[in-house]
Amino acid sequence: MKKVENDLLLRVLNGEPAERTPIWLMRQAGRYLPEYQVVRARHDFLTMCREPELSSEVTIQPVDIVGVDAAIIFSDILVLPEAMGLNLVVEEGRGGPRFTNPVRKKSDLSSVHDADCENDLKYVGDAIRLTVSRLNGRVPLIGFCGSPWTLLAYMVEGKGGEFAHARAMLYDDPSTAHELLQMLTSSAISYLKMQHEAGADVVQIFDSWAGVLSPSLYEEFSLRYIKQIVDSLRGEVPVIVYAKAANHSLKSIRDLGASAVGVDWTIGIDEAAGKIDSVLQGNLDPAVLFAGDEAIRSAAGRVLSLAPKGRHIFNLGHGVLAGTPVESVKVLVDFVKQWNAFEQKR
Ligand code: 1CP
Repeated sequence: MKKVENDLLLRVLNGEPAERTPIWLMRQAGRYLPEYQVVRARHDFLTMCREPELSSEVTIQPVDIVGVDAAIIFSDILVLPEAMGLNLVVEEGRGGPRFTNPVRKKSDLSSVHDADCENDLKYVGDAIRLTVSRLNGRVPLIGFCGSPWTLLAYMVEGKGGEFAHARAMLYDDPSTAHELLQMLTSSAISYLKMQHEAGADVVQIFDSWAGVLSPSLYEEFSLRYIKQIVDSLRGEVPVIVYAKAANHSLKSIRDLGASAVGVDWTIGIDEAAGKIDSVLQGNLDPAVLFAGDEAIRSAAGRVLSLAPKGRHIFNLGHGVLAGTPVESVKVLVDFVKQWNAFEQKR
């Protein structure tokens, strides 16, 4: 087993003492970094995902440039549905990614199959292996996948938005939804295991569209499947579950038994800590990075002082927004890194 020099994230996830709160940021590799834009100007997005050299380069950029305590492999949640038979396209200047053959009815499931991760997603494993060797133990590497519900939402809708078709399917044709969710669950389990075997130290499940479901639909169509994934990985690799806008279900999210739970910015981290006894990750509003340095420090200080001691991983409540000033990200990372020393002196 390789040794990680800066293992703060791993220690906090394992419930071991750490001298300070680790920090990494969702979407830390991306458009706000001019160095990312240089690579992106020369290659389309999917090529960057599929070429381990490029993916690994932009994965390491935020470690070098802003000094975060973990790297997250540069990829996308939508490459898993692509490996399950959907046709993924990302057209320049035409909005986000989309699937040209969405799953709208039971018969559309004939074009969907379990992912053969070892072959069809080998490029993700290769990118992880290359990144681990280039990081050379500096910081841990995080692997990830989308939650079955969030992936179904894109597969049924074909693209991002309000997900009206996907949500209607849960009422109209729940059996098709369950069939697809079960397939997504087993593919996500093999995908995350493959990423761990390739060298990912931690994995995160992104349930970015948790918040469009009512609490009861959320239990039935999302949490039930996330639970299967968490149960299959327990004891193998630490799992972080991030569900956006699902604070109505925090107690059920706690019952998943994940190593850590992501918290968005619409709830106080102290309130979340009262409902969840595991490690928490988050919960700074990403928009604060557009404010002045003092406002950034003050908002981050508030999260740090309300967060449960020894069981908090600093992060934003969602991804870094496009256009965020790099200098502001550095102010945040530096502030969080010196917080514990500063607190002890007070
Ligand atoms: O044009 C570009 O440069 C592409 C923009 C981009 C980037 C940088 C996309 C398209 N994906 C990514 C990378 C990405 N996606 C990472 C990289 C690692 C990191 O630094 O964090 C991760 C973890 C994701 C995961 C992802 N993709 C999520 C879950 C996280 C979240 O933000 O909620 C989701 C919902 C997606 C879908 C997706 N991929 C890209 C876009 C623009 C979208 C949103 C589509 C939509 O809803 O319209």
